[in-house]
Amino acid sequence: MKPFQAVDFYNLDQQLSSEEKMIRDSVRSFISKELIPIIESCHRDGRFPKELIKGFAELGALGPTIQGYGCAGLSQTAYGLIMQEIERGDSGLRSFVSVQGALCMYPIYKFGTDEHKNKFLPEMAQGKLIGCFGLTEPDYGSNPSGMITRAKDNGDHYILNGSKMWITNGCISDLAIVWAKNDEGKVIGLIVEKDFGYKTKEIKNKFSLRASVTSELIFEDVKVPKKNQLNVLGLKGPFACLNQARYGIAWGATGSAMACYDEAVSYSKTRIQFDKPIASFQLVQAKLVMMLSEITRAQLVNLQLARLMDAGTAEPYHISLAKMNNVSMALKIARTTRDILGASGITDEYQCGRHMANLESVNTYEGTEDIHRLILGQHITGIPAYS
Ligand code: TGC
Ligand code: FAD
Repeated sequence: MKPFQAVDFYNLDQQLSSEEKMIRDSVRSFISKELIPIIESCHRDGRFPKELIKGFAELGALGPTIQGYGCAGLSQTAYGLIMQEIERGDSGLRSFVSVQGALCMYPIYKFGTDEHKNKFLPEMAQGKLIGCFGLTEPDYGSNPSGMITRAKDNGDHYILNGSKMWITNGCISDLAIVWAKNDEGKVIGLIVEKDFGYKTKEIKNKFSLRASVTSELIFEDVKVPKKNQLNVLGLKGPFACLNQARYGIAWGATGSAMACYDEAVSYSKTRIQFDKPIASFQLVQAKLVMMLSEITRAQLVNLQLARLMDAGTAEPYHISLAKMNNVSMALKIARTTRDILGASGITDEYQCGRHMANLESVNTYEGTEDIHRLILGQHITGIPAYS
């Protein structure tokens, strides 16, 4: 496969610090050397390449913005670039990293006690302990406020009952951040360690994110010590974590789009029809121009959002716009690449079909495209239109 050519039409590289460029280039090189050669077979076999976890840890990609505890303490831009480069390889691997960092390490860092932080974060940064995040339930996806998982007060511990569905990393996790309702019906967060006795069941036969583990978590009278409770009450707890992960997805999806665009440009220059490269046809050029302009816009959104995040002025609706726009954009680019590749685009000799199938999940998880549209609609009008 030819080396990846990253598109940077507006020379946004100029806006990056030398440290950010170095981090981006290290992750790009890791993905090219370690992931690209195996990803098609992982996707075909439905196998998560666990052997790459150590490499992600060495790159500082696990909990990259966390200060201390063996984490890299990087800028939001560096975090975004890491996600972009990983998802350039595969959305499933970016999912793994997002869940570990934004959805498990972040809540421990933000809402955990010193004991939680010292116990879990250093080993999680090294990839020695793997986490998952349980919010969604079989009957409550877009509306987690209806969750039925219950944490019943029982002295110095809770008794946890219920189930969580579609959980990334579920079967390979050593701990789960579980959101459940307490006796007062308020949402609480618990660090549920694997040896407390929760069960997992892998969700098989996916056509999307085949190189990622997706599972159901089952809690039947699981005893969780109260000392494992996070210090946050209500849905703002899980939503604060989602802000971090959705931000990473906005960058990650841009990476998928960049991979597809690169493939479309190089294929169109070499594929001959009617005695000419298909790149010479106006209609094909129009498609390439659409891709370039969409990716450039997404890159600008990411960079400005990173600045807001670093300044602490990013609001959830800023993040919603980036997640909604960039994933939808990436799906369009993956589909257009598939079209430009003709029949070749339906085989896994090329990347676009895998990215396209993966992005269907990415468009749904962490708030569907329409949920983000509704969040933005509420911001514009002041009127919630969820029900
Ligand atoms: P609502 O009444 O609006 O809010 C409840 C409380 O939460 C606060 N809040 C936020 N806080 C921080 N960040 C945000 N983004 C927040 N959004 C809301 C809000 O201020 C309120 O606080 P308080 O103090 O008043 O209690 O909540 P709602 O129940 O009406 O829900 C609104 C809605 C539909 C937008 C929300 O439920 C939603 O975002 N639904 C989508 C669900 C979702 O994204 N699930 C993701 C599951 S995890 C996942 O998909 C991982 S995939 C991982 C991978 O593989 O990469
Ligand atoms: P539903 O909520 O049933 O939505 C179905 C359709 O109805 C969508 O098109 C939606 O936009 C639309 N809809 C719903 N409500 C409205 C409304 N009010 N107005 C208009 N349209 C509406 N969850 C976790 O907790 N942890 C994880 O690690 C995790 N990993 C995942 C990994 C994968 C591969 C996938 C696919 C999902 C994962 N999820 C995870 C779950 C994910 O967050 C949910 O799938 C998502 O929130 C949507 O919920 P749902 O699938 O139940 O769809």
